[in-house]
Amino acid sequence: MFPATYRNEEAAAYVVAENFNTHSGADYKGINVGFELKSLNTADIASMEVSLFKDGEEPFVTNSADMDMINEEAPAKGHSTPFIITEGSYVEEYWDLGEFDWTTDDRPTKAVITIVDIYNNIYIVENNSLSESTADFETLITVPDTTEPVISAGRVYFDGVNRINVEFEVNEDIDLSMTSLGNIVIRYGTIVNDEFVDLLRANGTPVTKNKYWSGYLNGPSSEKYSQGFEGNRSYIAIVPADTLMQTTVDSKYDTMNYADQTWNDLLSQGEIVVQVEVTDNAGNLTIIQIDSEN
Ligand SMILES: [Ca+2]
Repeated sequence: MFPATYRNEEAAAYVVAENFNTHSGADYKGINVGFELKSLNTADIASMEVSLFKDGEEPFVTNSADMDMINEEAPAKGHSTPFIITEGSYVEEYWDLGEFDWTTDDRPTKAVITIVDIYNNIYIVENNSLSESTADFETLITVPDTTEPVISAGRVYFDGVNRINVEFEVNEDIDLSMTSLGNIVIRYGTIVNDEFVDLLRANGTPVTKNKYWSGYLNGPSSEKYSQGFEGNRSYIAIVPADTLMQTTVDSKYDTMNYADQTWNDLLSQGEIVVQVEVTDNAGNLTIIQIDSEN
């Protein structure tokens, strides 16, 4: 018998196309294509390829199965392969992944699965309908953020004896997770010779708040932000854009008793300055100083 080529319905007894969908997770953002072998077994297969098409006749990216790995460790009927647009934690073992420099113009319109068996028969099935129910295609493409965050609505004010409130908002989401570059640092100080100088505790350390301190920022509905070094899940990790954040130091709390008469005196003279340092999730940094109201 000469080798034959089976397409779509003709191939249905051997292989059928399954999913063709967007995928957006911490593992990766991209496209996933799946298929199921019917009468074919991986031991009878010489090669498996999955290609994506848009408009033209030529595929623009192709993944190829490592049949040795699949036969050793995953000789299953169901298979799928990822087209990774934005990398995450996923590590591929069974497929050689094609490289492509994705843009928002590259929405694939067709996925084609091509299998060649050890007798050189060819099986070609395709899926012509990308499902975007998981995520819109455009959202899979991460445009690098090179824009510094904007801090606005800054206020530092005295709210009763020794209590200092700081308010501000940032124009983009800031992820305060330990694994993120994002951070919001609040430093309490004063200006000496035109330079910001940190106020110090009795032990000589500056009074600085940052994301390692869980729950240090308060949202407009008393919700608390930053899960801190210990990953406290009762607090929220991501500070939302354009949302007024507030934080307080108050000497009536034992952990804040550095905010003593010195602070009070400086504040009454309008000399407390709070430096807010926001690093966005891509690492862009903005620093502002906010004078206290008196
Ligand atoms: Ca930014």
